[in-house]
Amino acid sequence: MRISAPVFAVLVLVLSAVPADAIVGGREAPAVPWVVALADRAGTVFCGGALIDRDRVVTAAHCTIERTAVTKRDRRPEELTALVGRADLDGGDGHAVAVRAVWRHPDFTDVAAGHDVATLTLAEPVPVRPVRVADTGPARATVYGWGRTGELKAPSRRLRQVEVPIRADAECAAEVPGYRPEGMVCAGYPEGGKDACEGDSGGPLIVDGALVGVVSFGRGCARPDQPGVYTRLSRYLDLI
Ligand code: 4AZ
Repeated sequence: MRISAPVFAVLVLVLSAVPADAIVGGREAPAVPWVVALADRAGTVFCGGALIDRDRVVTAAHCTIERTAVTKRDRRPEELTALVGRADLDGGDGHAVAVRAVWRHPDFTDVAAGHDVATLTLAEPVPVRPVRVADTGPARATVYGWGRTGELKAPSRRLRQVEVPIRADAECAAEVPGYRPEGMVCAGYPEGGKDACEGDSGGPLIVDGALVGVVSFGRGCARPDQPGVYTRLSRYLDLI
């Protein structure tokens, strides 16, 4: 069937509006020196993080606990490796560093209750400039990670990024049960399509080059009216 140019143009527009694969809806990221992948003893990357000091990584508290359907146990420092600046998990860029200590917020119980923040002290400092931590209001933000590219899709072997708008606290409170503005920020489009997803947890949310949050939780990924929830790091500056 022949279609007219205007009809073709409309078709292209409609089809390109469908979210592409990504973190969810994003694209491959360039190498970012201070972005961290956390690997377990088997070499499996299970969370992200960010270098906030030459020997310290901030991540999510829930990344320091290994959960299966029936068990739950603390991840020990000696079973963790921080891959600093290794955008391609199958390559050798950046630095693979052992972890010497794990600190988890003492009031953390589960993600929905907040305080989802932890730090890892590295066995040795890395020659990388850390990222600065800042507070944020509504702004355009970027989130990075190796997580699933859709709720039912596989995680990525290459670092991905996506831009999401940080929403006003009143909007977050209306959409996220138990939302706590002091310790959380939420981000995402009302129509969904772009988000962090499972495996991105602990990874950085960046505004104007500064770290403002870490990926914490959400209901599904990139769903309409279900913003991603991030730990508001400015609340925890005295602890991290
Ligand atoms: C998770 O399971 C997860 N859409 C992290 C972030 C989001 C959802 C789930 C945000 O680790």
